[in-house]
Amino acid sequence: MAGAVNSSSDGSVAQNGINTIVQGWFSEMSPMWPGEAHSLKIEEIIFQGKSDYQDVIVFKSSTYGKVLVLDGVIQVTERDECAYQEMITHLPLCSIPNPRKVLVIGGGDGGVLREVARHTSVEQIDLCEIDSMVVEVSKKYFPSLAVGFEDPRVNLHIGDGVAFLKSVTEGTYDAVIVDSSDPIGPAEELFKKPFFELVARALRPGGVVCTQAESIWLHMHIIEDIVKNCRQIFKGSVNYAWTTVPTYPSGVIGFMLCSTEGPAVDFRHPVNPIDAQESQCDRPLKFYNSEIHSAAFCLPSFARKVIESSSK
Ligand code: JA2
Repeated sequence: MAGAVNSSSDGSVAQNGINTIVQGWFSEMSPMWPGEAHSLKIEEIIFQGKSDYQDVIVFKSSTYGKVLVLDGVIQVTERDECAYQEMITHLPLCSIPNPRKVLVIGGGDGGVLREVARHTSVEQIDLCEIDSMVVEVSKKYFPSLAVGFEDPRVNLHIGDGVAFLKSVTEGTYDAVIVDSSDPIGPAEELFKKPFFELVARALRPGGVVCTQAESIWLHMHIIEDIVKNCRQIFKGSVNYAWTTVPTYPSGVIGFMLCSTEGPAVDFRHPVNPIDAQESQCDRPLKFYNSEIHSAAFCLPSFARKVIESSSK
């Protein structure tokens, strides 16, 4: 659970007992990346609050634009959000023909909604975010992300993702995107086996899921667990892809991409390219293209060894 935000007379700010802001610099520290911290210079602290679930900070950095921080961990920056939002969305949606119903779990900033909305085949986009403060803060300070909420196909639910999935009719969705924070905090359950079982149940045969799956440099043990669970649950295919996001720990982040039994999904070869149709759009893609889609599944040998041998 979240600790208090404490500001002291020298201007330093502590979250969960860690001094995250000292002398005008924000440093991202966590037991999930012990012994290292990435720092950003602060121009201005714009918002500080405490929701029912976590500490929330928005600051203007000198090199990455505005930054959203939850419990001391960077979630989004204006400058590099495109890499994360475009990849977590288009890797799954470009891998199946004509996605129609999409569920986003987490993603309360709206960035994934903005990306899903590029797909003209999509008819319904449900989003379940646990923390209404994330939505409110995004609408106020991150309009280029929150624009996603303006699409008429979007239905916003504030609540627990596990409870939402339990309430969903079996086989409803073509795709589920799990845009979550790290497993320390409110997103903990979204990395466990019962959650993946509920996701599989919510998907149609041959439906796809893409989840935020941490860093090959820092979290191979977490990734190994997720892969093992997913191989037991998703009988179509189980894959790991990754991309660069400079403000996430180690500068890379990965995704677990799986499909349920049914029409086969070959994630490495996108069947539903978006590159051509979106170039006429007023907000062109900044990061994703079909080549980077296929390349995202190429793994360094050390990671490939663990992921490929996690089958049993
Ligand atoms: N962070 C979020 C989010 C959706 C809503 C609010 C915050 C992320 N998706 C991704 C965070 C990756 C964390 C890397 N340490």
